[in-house]
Amino acid sequence: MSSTELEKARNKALELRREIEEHNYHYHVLDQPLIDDEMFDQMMLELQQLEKEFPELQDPDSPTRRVGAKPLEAFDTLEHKVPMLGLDNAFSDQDLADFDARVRKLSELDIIEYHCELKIDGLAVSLQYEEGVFKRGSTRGDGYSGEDITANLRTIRQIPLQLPEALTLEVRGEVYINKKDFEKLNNERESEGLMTFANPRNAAAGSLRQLDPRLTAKRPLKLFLYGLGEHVLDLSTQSDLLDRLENLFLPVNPNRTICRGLDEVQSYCRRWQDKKGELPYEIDGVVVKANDLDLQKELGFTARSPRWAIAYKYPPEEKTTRVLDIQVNIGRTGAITPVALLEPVSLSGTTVRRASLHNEDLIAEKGIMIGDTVVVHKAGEIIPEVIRVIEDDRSGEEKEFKMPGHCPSCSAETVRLSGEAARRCLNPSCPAQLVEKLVHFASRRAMDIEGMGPAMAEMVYNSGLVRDVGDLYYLTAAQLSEMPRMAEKSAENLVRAIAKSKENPLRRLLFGLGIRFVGEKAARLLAERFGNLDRLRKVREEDLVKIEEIGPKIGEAVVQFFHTPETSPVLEKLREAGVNFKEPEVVSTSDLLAGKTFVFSGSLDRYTRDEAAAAVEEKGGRVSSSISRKTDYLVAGEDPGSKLEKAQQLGVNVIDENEFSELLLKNVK
Ligand code: 3BA
Repeated sequence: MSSTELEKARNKALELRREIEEHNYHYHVLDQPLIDDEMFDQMMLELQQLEKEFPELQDPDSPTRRVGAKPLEAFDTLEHKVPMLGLDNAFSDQDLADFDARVRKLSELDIIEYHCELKIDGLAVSLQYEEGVFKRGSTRGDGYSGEDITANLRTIRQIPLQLPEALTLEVRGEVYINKKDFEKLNNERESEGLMTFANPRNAAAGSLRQLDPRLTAKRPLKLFLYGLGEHVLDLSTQSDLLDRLENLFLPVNPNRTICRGLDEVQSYCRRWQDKKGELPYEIDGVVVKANDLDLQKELGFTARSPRWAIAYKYPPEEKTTRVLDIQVNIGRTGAITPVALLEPVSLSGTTVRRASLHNEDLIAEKGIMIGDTVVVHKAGEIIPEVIRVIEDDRSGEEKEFKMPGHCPSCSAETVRLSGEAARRCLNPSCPAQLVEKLVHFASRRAMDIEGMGPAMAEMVYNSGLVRDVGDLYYLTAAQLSEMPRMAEKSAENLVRAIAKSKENPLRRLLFGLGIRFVGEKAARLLAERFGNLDRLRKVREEDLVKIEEIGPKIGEAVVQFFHTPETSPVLEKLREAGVNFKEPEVVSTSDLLAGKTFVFSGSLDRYTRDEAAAAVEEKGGRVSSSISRKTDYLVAGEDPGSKLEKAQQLGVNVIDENEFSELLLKNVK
């Protein structure tokens, strides 16, 4: 290879990296993409190919390497050379006035220029750049040292891996999740049978604490930066600092203002108290900082916090109400969720009557009893949540709640599996679970059977005619119209809706079957990859997890689902009824390898020669015993011998066993 060729590739890679960073900034920070997703993907692909072709160009700081390849064992500890102190709190106008009075007194100034920032309700982190390169980052921890979460932070596209200047500095800010993204994340988790997060802040914290950065990469984490640790910048005010960070393409919250004197600070605080519902993220107050950095230095710190800043905390929108009862919901995966029935209260625009208590640990942690007076609010301004108990209001009549040791629906013993917060009913024929399964199967995003909501699902279940989703397709209008309050017309409509659902693509059926961890996305991926249900039924776990984005959890759950004895009869009922098992719009795999000739050499781990040959032939390919110019692939196993050399001489495509499996699994050309 000539050195000029390498030089050309190097220049191209550098240019691509710079452009990709720029587009990341426009897309993830400014929310104003300059190019469409396809063009962006194209650039990433081009860079990936260059780095593959020229290994000299590989660089751990390339945008192609944001997501780490494997989980960490544990987080290391990182020391903060400049401590990350806390903020003193102000809960009233008076507290704020006291703060201003103290600053004026200490500084001997009549009026102070403040910098007001929204107080983002997230997690404080510190990012270290060395000569313009993002090197490591950590949580705040106890203020003196935190956890090294570099691998997780690198997955956040808002964090540039490279600054436009070769600066060495430590920047600090808050990682958060938008309210909408939080809601979506929780919905996804719910549909996958996973525990939901109580609020956006917990979701952000949970995401940053993942030991596997590939999981963090899937979470919609964002951040705003507002401060510095060690640095060499020459700045005179907090306002300059944030402008400077912005010019370094770092994400900075735009809703910040310089306020002269206390009155202006107070009106900023009031204005955002009224408008905070309009923001896409949660704030819990305003941070007021003396703007002048010399003044900050002069005022200095107490043991716990800077004297030049204060957090003005908004009273959270909360109400007190009473816990009338605690009931449990049984989900379709058998998870038993306690729910508080509340005396109705109006809160941020709606009447709240129920609040999920998530699990028994949360009830114990908050000490919630039946009859308690509690404070409630809305997490993410959406989801009602019990914040705490007002213990002083207790009469002694309150009753302790215990999670049922037996399922309230089927009386099976409930168990708490190790590593799980949820207690579960493991009885596969538990009526409550079966009804929930029907509801999920019929839901809009699954099979979309109009008229089959929770009440109807319970009714058809109670009729004894339906025990699983397969039975739905054998219901007749005559049977339905005999059910309570069921008009003939509605019975016919329902039968028609059920019949119509038979034509849905496989991805909806797969999602509707409610396989654990298989949400809409995984269902689509599997449907597209395998094309039909029978092919998926036969797949082995080790082949499943080779598919990108199908992790071991999904892989195990899918295989387990198809091997559970209860599954087959249901699928056969569906098949008999004529429910579509295929995913349309993808090239059939049966002729995927049509016209391709394979030669095998050396031993394979997972296939015998016969199995491998059968797999190739099933897809329309041919197997030959000798290499020639016409060979399309040499599959090289252990000790491939002379065939490998010959293949290389002839320029035949050589693939290993993994690549061979991939090829067999592919459903698209
Ligand atoms: N500004 C949180 N601390 C903040 C730098 C000081 C500070 C915060 C802030 C101490 C926010 C305490 C944890 C910490 C970096 C220490 C903000 C916010 N400023 N806008 C004055 O939006 N939540 N939190 N973080 N050092």
